[in-house]
Amino acid sequence: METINFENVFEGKLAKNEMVEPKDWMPENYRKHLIRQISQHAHSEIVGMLPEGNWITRAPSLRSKIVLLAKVQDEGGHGLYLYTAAETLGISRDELLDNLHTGKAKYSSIFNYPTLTWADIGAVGWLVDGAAIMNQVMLQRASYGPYARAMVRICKEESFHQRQGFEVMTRLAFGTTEQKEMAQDALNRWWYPTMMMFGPPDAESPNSENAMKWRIKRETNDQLRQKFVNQTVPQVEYLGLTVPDAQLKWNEEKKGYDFSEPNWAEFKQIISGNGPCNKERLAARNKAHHDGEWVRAAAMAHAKKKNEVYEAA
Ligand code: FAQ
Repeated sequence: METINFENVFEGKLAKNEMVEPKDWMPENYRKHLIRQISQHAHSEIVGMLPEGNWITRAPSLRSKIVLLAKVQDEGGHGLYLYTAAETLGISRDELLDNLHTGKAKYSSIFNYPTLTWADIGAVGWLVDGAAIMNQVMLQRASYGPYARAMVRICKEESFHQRQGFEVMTRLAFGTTEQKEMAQDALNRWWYPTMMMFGPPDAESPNSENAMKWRIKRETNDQLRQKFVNQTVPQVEYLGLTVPDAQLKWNEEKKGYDFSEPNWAEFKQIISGNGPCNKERLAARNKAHHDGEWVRAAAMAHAKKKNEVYEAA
């Protein structure tokens, strides 16, 4: 009888651009890599609800409140799809959340900055969701089926979020002098943190080699950062604002902008738990989890009862 070489089957799938599915054999390091990335992504979505949720009660109109509420709710949904995708790799939701709450797992550096004004909500939607989409479009073709499929819906929703943010920025940038100054101030504070979202420079990105080899990432951190700058600068110009980078310059040869690198020492501090809001974010997540205990218990009791009724029938 012919023996199956599972490693060859896995490599064959990657070579043919086929999806790897939960019940397929996969190398242990591939599984671990995915759990790390998907769970960090899920944590980012739910921690990302906090800086925006902070403005729901202070949105300047009923319409903007409704739109922001819907956006924040979407982020919760993204967390749900992603936790579910991570669970298919053999890790429990409790363990995933425990890793977040104890500070063992990372979440996106961007959510450790404060949202000080309403313009920050515009900047988050426009720049942060814009960067998230730039990164996630390629993830729709990631090799792991449940992750790639979750990304399809997430990307659609993120596009709406990006428009929401750009609309807020447009109103402010074309509003009074004071409003335009608020928009510029938000851009000044969010520009470099957004650039950090793509991760460290390629030469200092330990996970990229495997991610590219396994078709989890299709483009590198630096490639995506460059794409983001190229796409966003014309939008800044449209708004009549200024990118806070004196070195920013169109480079005809590479058909893209030359720009200054973010402060990578600051990035390292943030991902080590020492950013402006790290402690506040973790405390808020832990409190929400603790306060929601009765909801989880009630849902479990309800599901158990329903199951008993179903089995008795
Ligand atoms: N923040 O070797 P690499 C959103 C860590 S969703 C924190 O380059 P990799 C939606 C990295 O984990 C935003 N840590 O890593 C929204 C690694 O540490 P580890 C989230 C970072 O994985 C909008 C170490 O540095 N999106 O915003 C960051 O190949 C508005 C070395 O880095 C995703 O998660 C960072 N920025 O590349 C929600 C997308 N960058 O794990 C609410 C999926 C790097 O070895 C409101 N993830 N690190 O201890 C990815 O594409 C990748 O994981 C990267 C990092 C690109 C984030």
